[in-house]
Amino acid sequence: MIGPLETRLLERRQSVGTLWAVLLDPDSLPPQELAHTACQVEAAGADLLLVGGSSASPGVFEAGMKAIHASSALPIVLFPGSYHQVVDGADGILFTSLLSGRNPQYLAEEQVQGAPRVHRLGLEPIPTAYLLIESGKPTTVQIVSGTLPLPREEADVVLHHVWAAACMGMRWVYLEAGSGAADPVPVPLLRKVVEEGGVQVIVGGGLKTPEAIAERAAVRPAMIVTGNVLEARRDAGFLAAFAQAVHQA
Ligand code: 1GP
Repeated sequence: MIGPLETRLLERRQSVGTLWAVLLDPDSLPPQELAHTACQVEAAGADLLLVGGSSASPGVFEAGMKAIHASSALPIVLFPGSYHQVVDGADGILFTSLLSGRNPQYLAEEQVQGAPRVHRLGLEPIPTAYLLIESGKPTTVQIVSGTLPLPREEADVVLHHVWAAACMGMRWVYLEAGSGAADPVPVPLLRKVVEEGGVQVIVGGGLKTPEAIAERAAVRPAMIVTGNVLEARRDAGFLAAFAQAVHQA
């Protein structure tokens, strides 16, 4: 069932074409910096905040979440690296299954551990298939999950995973090159999944320039995610160029 958060995101998508999500990692920035970044990207035109990381401890994660929650009116969506990061303070959660891999821990076990927390906290789950796409060299998420990515040149293989996700009721698919990826998800692959997948498509990993973002926004995915790049630089002009690149299409 589609809840109020997902409805809000889909409505926003109608007006901007593609949503710009900024990923904040409580492991990478202290709470004050997270709060400041949230304010800056909101002012620049971001549409939502994702909060997640692969290694933050529960205490660090909760402190970061509190700071973000207090500083931004944007929708806040958990994007947890493990069930320990299912904490209060978000509007919902990308409830992911790492469908590109065959590691039962990330296909089902983390989900079984996390679901009671989602239920208790009243978080709105957005059912999402998480697909790792090969991106030049091993990424943290591949290493942590102990899984191999899908080949970037095999669009049909990727599409079969997307269709499987849709058959299982997942309405969203996240094509992930990995944080800081050398090679982002290729545009032709993204186009094929957007056109033939029948789901809302999220793309992220290694998108470091407005040009790389604009190329992918032109294909009209539902959401483009940026993370790392804004940890190093987030002056107003730089952020405005990112917002424009996502929304111009
Ligand atoms: C990682 O796709 C996100 O899950 C963002 O990646 O940090 O490379 O922008 P970057």
